[in-house]
Amino acid sequence: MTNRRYLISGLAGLALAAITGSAMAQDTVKVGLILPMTGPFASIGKQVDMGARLFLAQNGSSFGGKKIELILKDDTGSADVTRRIAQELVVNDKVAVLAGFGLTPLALAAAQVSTQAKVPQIVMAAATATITEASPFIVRSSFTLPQASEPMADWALKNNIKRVFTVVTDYGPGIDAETSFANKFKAGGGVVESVRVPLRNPDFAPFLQRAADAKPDALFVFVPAGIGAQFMKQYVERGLDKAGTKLIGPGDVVDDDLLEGIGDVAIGAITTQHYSAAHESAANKAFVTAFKAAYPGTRPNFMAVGGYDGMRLIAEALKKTNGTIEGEALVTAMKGMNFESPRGPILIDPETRDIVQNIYIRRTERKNGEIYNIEFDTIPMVKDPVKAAKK
Ligand code: VNL
Repeated sequence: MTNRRYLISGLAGLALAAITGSAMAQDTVKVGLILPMTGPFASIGKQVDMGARLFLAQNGSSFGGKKIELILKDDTGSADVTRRIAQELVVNDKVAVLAGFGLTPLALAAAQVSTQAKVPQIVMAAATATITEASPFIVRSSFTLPQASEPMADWALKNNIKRVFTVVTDYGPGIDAETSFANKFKAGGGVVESVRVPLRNPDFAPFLQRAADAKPDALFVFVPAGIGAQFMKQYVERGLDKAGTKLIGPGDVVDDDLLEGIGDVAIGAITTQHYSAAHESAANKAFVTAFKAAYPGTRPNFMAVGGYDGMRLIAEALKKTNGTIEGEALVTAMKGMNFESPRGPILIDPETRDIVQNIYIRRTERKNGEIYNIEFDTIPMVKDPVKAAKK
């Protein structure tokens, strides 16, 4: 009897120890992923989310003894919603990290929350240069428009392009793209004429008509990812594809997600960017294969890579801090972090918390029956030029 009782309490004790032990091992760290999952920018949200989840599916989701629990929230692309969700995630859900941020106004809307709560904010998509200055807790895994647009100016100058007409979406990243391209191109002797198109419900036709009338050597275009197909349709309707005007710009207008839908009119475009699904490396081949297997019928674009690498930054930071989720410790752990991404080598600049990466010059081509942006030149490890110039 006594023996039996001892046995039972002993077993119960063991079971209890096992439960608390596993509860500790299973200690979760909540990551709030805020993205536009509906509305005009839903394709961006989906790509970032798929990339982030693929990283966790491949890597087991436990790092530094902590299991990452992703909480996905749809901000519909509206900054007021982003701000409210960020607050709720911090206050009610007690997330250790905020991540996602599909567009610049959305990233900026959460910056105050991350600063006040001292919660790291991993910007996986938005790309206006100054975003990282909005909070000391912002770390970026995407890119900046000036990072991609200055190399475009260098290429144009070297390739006998003298007069460029720029068409950009009228908000942070578009103004960044226009300004950084135009300044560099004019400094090298080029001539630029510029128009800006509204972000919401854009009608490109009147702007493209002006571009067609100007008969430039090249049309430099920035529209946010996911909008390229709409732009290209009107580009064809204005006859610009037949006018001998070269299409150039940062790669957003011909993003991998859209290329098949845009079709042959994209062929011949010269763009600069940090990621192509056709990037030649073992790491990228493995990434693209796993992505297509996990999400049949889709191809990863640069937004997916931002989500994938952003999740890796969070995971590696947790490993470095041994599971400490204190915001300053996590951000410190991310500073100077570097690894090989599917896009190539990347580094988090320890001074600016922005990403340093290769920018590739690509030509849109048909390869094995599908349309891809084929990289033919590399500018290694480019820092955001806007912040570099401030120093
Ligand atoms: C932004 C920049 C958004 C580049 C994008 O697609 C993009 C932004 C939605 O910072 O708002 O391709």
